[in-house]
Amino acid sequence: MAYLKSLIASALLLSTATAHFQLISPPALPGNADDQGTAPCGGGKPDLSQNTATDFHVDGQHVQLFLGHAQGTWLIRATLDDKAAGNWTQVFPIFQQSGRGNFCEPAVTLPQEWVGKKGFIGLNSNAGDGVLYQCAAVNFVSGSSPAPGNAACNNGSAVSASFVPDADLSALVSSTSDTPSTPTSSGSPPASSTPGSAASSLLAGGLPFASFIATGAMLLVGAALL
Ligand SMILES: *[C@@H]1O[C@H](CO)[C@@H](O)[C@H](O)[C@H]1NC(C)=O
Ligand SMILES: *[C@@H]1O[C@H](CO)[C@@H](O)[C@H](O)[C@H]1NC(C)=O
Ligand SMILES: [Cu+2]
Repeated sequence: MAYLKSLIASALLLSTATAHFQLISPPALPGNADDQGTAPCGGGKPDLSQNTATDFHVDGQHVQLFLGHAQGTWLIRATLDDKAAGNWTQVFPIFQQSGRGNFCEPAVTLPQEWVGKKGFIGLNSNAGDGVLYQCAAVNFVSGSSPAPGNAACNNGSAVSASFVPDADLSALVSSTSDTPSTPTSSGSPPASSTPGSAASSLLAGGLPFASFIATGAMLLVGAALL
């Protein structure tokens, strides 16, 4: 019993000592992980006159991220503001990841009108320790970029995802552009709450109820022992 107790205690310590989350691609602005709670970019200092920007294809490019918690909710947003000071647009439906590890969305799309401009892609997590922030400085370029191979775009083996509402994350955007690329017929309302084509394929990945139950049970066992 004592052994089990210390095993669980060290597992809990380990999980608080490792990174909350990381925007891996496009590469996040450098910054201290302890400052990830600071808006708008965590420890990163957003300034297009100083930052190194990488190309981001508006018709679809992968976003690779890492979650250090067992479960968390994600927002991907973008802005043309040169200091990331505001005017954030939501560019992918808010989703929940279950399972610690990598997640890669193969094709995040942005507004066509952004081609030729610079700005930021922002990634926000809400995983039980407040809303956290990271950003990447990017050049918005035309066309799409096929998702790279498994080494650069992968999901952790125990990771699953589903679309969920998250009011804390929704509050961080002023507009949405997460609509399918094919225009809908005139007169239909904007699809702000309806998942787009990317959304449907994400959902097709399966619902994570089994892992919810497993995680909950492990937490209960841990709490009883401590
Ligand atoms: C947001 O966009 C509006 C309209 O383009 C502009 O007037 C405003 O200054 C922008 N705000 C920020 C913080 O960039
Ligand atoms: C990761 O999982 C999501 C949700 O199931 C899926 O849409 C996406 O294509 C997966 N990414 C990779 C690289 O397989
Ligand atoms: Cu955390």
